[in-house]
Amino acid sequence: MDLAGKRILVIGLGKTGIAAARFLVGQGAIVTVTDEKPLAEWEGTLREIGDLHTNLKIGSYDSDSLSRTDMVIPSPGVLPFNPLLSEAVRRKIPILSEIELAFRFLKRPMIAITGTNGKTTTTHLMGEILKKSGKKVSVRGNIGDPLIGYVEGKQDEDYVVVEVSSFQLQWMQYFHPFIAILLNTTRDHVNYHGTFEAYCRVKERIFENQTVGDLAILNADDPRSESLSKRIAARIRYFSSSSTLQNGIFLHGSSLSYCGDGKREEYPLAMVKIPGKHNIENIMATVIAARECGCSPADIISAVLDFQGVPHRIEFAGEKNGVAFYDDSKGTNVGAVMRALETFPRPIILLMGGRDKEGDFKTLIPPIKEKVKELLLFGEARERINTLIGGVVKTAQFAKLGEAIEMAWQHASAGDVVLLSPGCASFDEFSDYRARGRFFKEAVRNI
Ligand code: UMA
Repeated sequence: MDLAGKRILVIGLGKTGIAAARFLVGQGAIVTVTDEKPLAEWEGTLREIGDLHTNLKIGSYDSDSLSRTDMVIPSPGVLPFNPLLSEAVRRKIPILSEIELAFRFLKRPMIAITGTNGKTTTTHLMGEILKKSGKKVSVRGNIGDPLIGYVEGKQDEDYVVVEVSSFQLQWMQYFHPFIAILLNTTRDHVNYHGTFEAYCRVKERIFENQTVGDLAILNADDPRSESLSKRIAARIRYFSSSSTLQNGIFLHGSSLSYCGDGKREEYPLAMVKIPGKHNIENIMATVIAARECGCSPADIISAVLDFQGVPHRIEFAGEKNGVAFYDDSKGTNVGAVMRALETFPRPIILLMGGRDKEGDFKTLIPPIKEKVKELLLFGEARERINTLIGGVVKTAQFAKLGEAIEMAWQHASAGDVVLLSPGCASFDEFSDYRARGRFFKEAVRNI
């Protein structure tokens, strides 16, 4: 792909937009960058792009930005029905996501991981197993470092492991991992994709360009997997935490049993140090991918034993007077809250809220009834959540997370878990879920 002299519009100047603009300028493209954020928030961004030769459009969009444009690169957070993108579609200007652009320049084999929940944990663990096996690896994508930054470099790793979100898959075309994992699909990002079905379809695009030589890893327990398998050209291996499989890996008593190519291997469940059944599923998916990459069972077991999980994902945040605090700030959808609730056998004080993503909160009623002794709602979404499920157990509402934490501590007794698993985005009060998680942990330290 020759980008020299091409006129390219990058929409959004967060991590992705800045990395994409940097790459495009390096390729000799004529780059315009645009971002809708208010002028007061530009200081940091201007520092980061100060050395780049780009045309800068600050503030609201105008369709003039599209005149004489050869290509548009939207940031993941730009909604598909954003007026500028809709106009680009109408004018038949190619729109490429950053991962698609990066793929066109990628020279190393890529393992791509998606799913509603667990993708960061799985991506991280995959990287750790490959490293433990003596392979050179770069871990990228939605996990924090845009893939485009990798293709600028030497590309001398054995593998690239990439976490991909539905937002990034939205504008893909030839994106083609040799191993692709779809961990699960539950309702999320409906405000972005329009419907749950549309969201699932976009996630499933991760397999779209795979061929028979590639590997697709699917969750046998996900109701969509059966029909999806008929649309996949790659070899398929499954993982399951609830049934026995002939072709894949499944939970079997105190071990994970892996069957494939006429072989059977056992991985001890005791190697798993991170809590929850969902993490066993993440690990099973990773084992399949790691075996495909030639990692030995011994190295896999050793890496899983060392793996402590990722920050803000059901992360232990401290214990005070017998009350345990867990930070699941990364749990930004209802499926994640469900998994967090499944993890604890103890009574839970649940802190939920933030910016609503149209989550189906009613599905949480059974586990809340079973395990939650008090529901503390905070942030923009508190009233909607309260309308849907408030009163199922003792419920209270707070404008800010800090007030909810204080109340949780006042009401907790020894043996309880105080769990921040918001089921919502953080942007009403924090810059991102990490800042929200750090705030929670700091508040726990100060109790
Ligand atoms: N912006 C616009 N117009 C819009 C929308 C946004 O101009 O219509 C601007 C904003 O003002 C801001 C910039 O775009 O300046 C932000 O872009 P972005 O929201 O796409 O965020 P990035 O900083 O580029 O980070 C993105 C991912 N963010 C999202 O998908 C929302 C990061 O995932 C990812 O780590 C990063 O790229 C590197 O790949 C975060 C995330 O929340 C962690 N992901 C979602 C999830 O995991 O559920 C998908």
